[in-house]
Amino acid sequence: MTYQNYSLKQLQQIDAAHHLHPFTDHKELREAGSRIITHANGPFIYDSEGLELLDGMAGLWCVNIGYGRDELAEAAYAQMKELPYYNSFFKCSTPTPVLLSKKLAEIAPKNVNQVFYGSSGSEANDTALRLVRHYWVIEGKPEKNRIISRKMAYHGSTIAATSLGGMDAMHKQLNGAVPNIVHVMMPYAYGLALPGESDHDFGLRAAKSVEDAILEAGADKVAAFIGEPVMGAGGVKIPPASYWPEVQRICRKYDVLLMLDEVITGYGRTGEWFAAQTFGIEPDTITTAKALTSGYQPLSALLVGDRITSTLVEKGGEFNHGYTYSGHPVACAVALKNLEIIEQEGLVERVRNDTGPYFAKALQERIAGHDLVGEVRSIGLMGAIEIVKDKATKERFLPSGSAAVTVRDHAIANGMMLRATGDTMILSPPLIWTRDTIDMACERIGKALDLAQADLRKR
Ligand code: PXG
Repeated sequence: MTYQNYSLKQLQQIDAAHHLHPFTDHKELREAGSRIITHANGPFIYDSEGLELLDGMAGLWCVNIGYGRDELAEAAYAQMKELPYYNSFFKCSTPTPVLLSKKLAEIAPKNVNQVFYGSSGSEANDTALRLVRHYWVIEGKPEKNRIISRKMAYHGSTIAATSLGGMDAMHKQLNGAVPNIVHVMMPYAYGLALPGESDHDFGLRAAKSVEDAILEAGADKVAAFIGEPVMGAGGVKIPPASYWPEVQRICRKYDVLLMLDEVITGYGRTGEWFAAQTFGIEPDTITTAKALTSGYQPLSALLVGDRITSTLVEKGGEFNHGYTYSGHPVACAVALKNLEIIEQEGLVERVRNDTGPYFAKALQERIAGHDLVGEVRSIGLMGAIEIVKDKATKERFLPSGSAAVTVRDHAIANGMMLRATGDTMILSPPLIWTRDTIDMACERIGKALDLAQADLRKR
């Protein structure tokens, strides 16, 4: 029996009875009932009631080439028929992860040439943590095991990934994180810059917090610094241009490895294949997932720099780590086709030279002036809108986060799917968006802001 034989009510009841959703207050969901998304095409998603929504979030930061791409379905089908699965353990390999690794080495920063596969960003960050700690053990410095991360960082939801992340609500529920991970300030100028402090100086000050943490622990105790080039789930926090080069300089000075989490920024989002290239840095590891397959298959790739791999290969022996689905042939076939499409359609260049700058201008000209908007910011096709009660003082509506949810609900009712995180609206659309799609989004968001304003001023 297919889902069409069920009414929305029935599906919602079954969902509530049997399906535990991620990051969800289950009691609340049971009362409201979930929205059932049934199909999608190009930049649009559709729910069971036929509502068409322009998807401003590319699913969950991942569907970079948009929905309904037959080529990806055909790549998966052909691979499933030929070889649905074989493992990459015990000196075996299959062709698609081999070819995908070659492709990834070609598009990655030049010091990054090897790949370790998993099925999710969280898994890839677990791999990264294990690999980096193992690296220092092989190098004869086992006490160099501390990781510096940042408050509000999101690195995934397994125990290691939650520990790496800096989300208080997640740590509380963890009730005991992986030890030796510390969190420093985030590079969030709108919220944290001092009065009169320039973006440039703020970026240097935020980077200095990394140096302070290294000095506090002692450089001989610090394995690595990890960060999202642009913090995603934490609210599209775009660091000033001074931040990343300074963080890299500090890491090199103290012989601390640099780990970038590009699960959101990887594969074109910032107008380069990787944000490492946008910010001009050469990390030792790059965590990627999501848009590697445009979400059509679960797959992650930890890209590993030459410094780590040369030690691992020469002195490491067996690295006792891996997953059943490391290098899954079907997922890798889909990733290869996805990267081919991104390349053929010139989507990375389009974001860099056309849609990215147009998106930035549209947000500035059409959204930033709204009474509810404290700041808009964007990089490539990744943007944020800060919702405030008072533009001048940056005062927020109370309770915290409620205003952004009001905006989001009006946006959805007006055909625009976007995400609220805290008091910030997030946009991370498919890279196939054109100038027309950006215009459509701005119109719908503008309308949602007007309607939300009417509601919020009544409170
Ligand atoms: N790193 C980063 C930077 C991420 O954004 C992960 C790791 C973990 O990936 P997996 O595949 O294990 O989920 C992510 C995931 C949100 C949201 O609400 C963001 C993510 C996942 C779920 C929700 O913005 N990012």
